[in-house]
Amino acid sequence: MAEETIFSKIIRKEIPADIVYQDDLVTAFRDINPRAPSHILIIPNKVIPTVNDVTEADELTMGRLFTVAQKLAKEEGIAEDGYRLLVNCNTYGGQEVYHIHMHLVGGKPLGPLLVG
Ligand code: DGP
Repeated sequence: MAEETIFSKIIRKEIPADIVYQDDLVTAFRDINPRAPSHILIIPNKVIPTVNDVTEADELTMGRLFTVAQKLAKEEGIAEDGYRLLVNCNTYGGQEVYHIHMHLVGGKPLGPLLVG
């Protein structure tokens, strides 16, 4: 059983967060430290620590992250101009919270992808 992080408390609404979407599989909320006008984290309700821990049984949930990202991008008004979806993995990937999360970032030109 993977260890819970602060994100599980957000899912259960035990601590405050600006939740913009929730269903049986995923929850989306605004990042506490936004790096762009729109910065939303989309996470599975189930604890999956990193991309390395994703299994075939999680494929529906992982797909949901993308369909919810698409829906939220439209709602945020950033779909046409474009946006970035980002998932960090482990130390070198810059992951801080060990509950897998997709960053949806947009609302300004983001420049080239940073790789180092
Ligand atoms: P990463 O570096 O990919 O693990 O990103 C973690 C993100 O999570 C970071 O952008 C800040 C955000 N974050 C961390 N703790 C909280 C929190 O308690 N609430 C919210 N809304 N965001 C958080």
